[in-house]
Amino acid sequence: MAKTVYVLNGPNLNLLGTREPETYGHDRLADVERLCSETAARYGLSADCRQSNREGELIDFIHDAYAKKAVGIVINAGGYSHTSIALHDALVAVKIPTVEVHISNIHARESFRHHSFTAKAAFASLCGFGIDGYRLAISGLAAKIGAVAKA
Ligand code: CA2
Repeated sequence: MAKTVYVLNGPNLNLLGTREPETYGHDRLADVERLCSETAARYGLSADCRQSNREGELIDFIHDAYAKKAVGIVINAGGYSHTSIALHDALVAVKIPTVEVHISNIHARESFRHHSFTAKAAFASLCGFGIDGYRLAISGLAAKIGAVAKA
């Protein structure tokens, strides 16, 4: 069975493609999830994509990733990135290689977006590439865990 990468999206990301296209683009969450599944498949991995507007449910997803022996996590915790010690602690606890993604360049935006708790628990962090950041995150994660691209 294919090894699994969890792709976790946080609050409001279910609205992708419907509002603020100047910041987040025109693609929808379903497009992000398709991109993640296709990218993962290139490395012989599968992507388990989940979204929640609730902090506790995102923590449950991280615990699930551990229980299901996921080989990696890609997380865009949305606004919780900047506030949630609990999400940081969950990621540290499970010790699963994690990449943080932000669609926008959080460092070129308001100062309250400049700090990320989830970034501190991740081995890498990407921002500002639009939804292509998810593809880059999965490729980087694959390299980190030694998953090789299929011919
Ligand atoms: O750039 C990102 O990916 C963010 O994680 C998105 C979060 C924001 O709080 C972070 O600072 C940066 C917000 C997600 C809101 O998503 C929407 C998408 C479309 C329309 C409205 C909101």
